[in-house]
Amino acid sequence: MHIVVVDPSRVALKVISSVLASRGHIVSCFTDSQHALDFVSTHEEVNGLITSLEVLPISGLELCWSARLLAQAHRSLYIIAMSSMRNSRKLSEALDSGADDFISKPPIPEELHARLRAAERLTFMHNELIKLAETDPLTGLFNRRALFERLQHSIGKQPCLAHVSFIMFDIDHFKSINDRYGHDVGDLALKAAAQESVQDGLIVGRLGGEEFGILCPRMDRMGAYRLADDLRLRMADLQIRAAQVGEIRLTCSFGVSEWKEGESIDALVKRADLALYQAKSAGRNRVVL
Ligand code: GH3
Ligand code: MG
Ligand code: MG
Ligand code: MG
Repeated sequence: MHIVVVDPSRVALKVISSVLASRGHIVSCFTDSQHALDFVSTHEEVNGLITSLEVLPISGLELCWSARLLAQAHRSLYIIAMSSMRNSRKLSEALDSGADDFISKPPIPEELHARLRAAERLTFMHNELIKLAETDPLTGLFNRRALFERLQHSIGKQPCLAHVSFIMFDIDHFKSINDRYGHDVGDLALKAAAQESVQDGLIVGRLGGEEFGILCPRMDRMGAYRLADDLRLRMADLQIRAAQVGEIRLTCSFGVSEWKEGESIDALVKRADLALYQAKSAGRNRVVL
């Protein structure tokens, strides 16, 4: 695991971090609780936090709570509170503030390792569940809910100068592929189209049926238009090989919209959907902005 350890004593930090490192954990140590929180919030790969309750400037309980809030959406973070005062009140306060576990200080190495093994089991299961909940099983892309969550997240943290664009696309006359070659070949075509649409820096999801969405962070409408048109050409060039049937071809239609300050996700998606509808009406295999 990548574990952040917070304690006012440098000596204690040194001891705990060498115990953790001996079992292969990556460790980042802090004496300042605010610095620790900043680090956890900007480093998604951190999945463990061990904090003394006696820290400053924000209290250990507050740190547990703030870290718990950070980790709620689609990230797992196992939090262990520690204190030299081991009593029921301390323990219940820590667990009620978002900690998953409580250990006394100084931690006994064998006990710490055992608790972290339990933490690893839970973290693994949590990540598997997140993956299942967010993934479209056929294409392996994000599902509709996960894509919309990321759209919401991306406009939530935009400074007003940054652009966010959305592309919606739909396979043309997909029904006739199913009708002509069968549902299995239709599924194969869906997978091929999905795979073609995946690119670094983009967040791609299946909205349902043969309809997909692409979130383009830091991209204006012209950038998204060019990207969509490039994808349109690549889709038309795709040679999908299906056993017994041979080679299948397909085309897609695209609608593009750029987020406007203050606009809701629903409105942004609706404009892309409208543009996609216009691309269909105008003859398909095209991009409308
Ligand atoms: P248009 O160009 O207007 O988009 O026409 P279309 O035929 O692509 O659109 P239509 O909405 O008429 O048909 C979509 C078809 O997609 C109907 C549905 O059976 C099929 N479909 C939806 N989900 C799946 C799937 O998971 N697998 C397969 N093979 N087909 C699917
Ligand atoms: Mg349709
Ligand atoms: Mg279609
Ligand atoms: Mg459709």
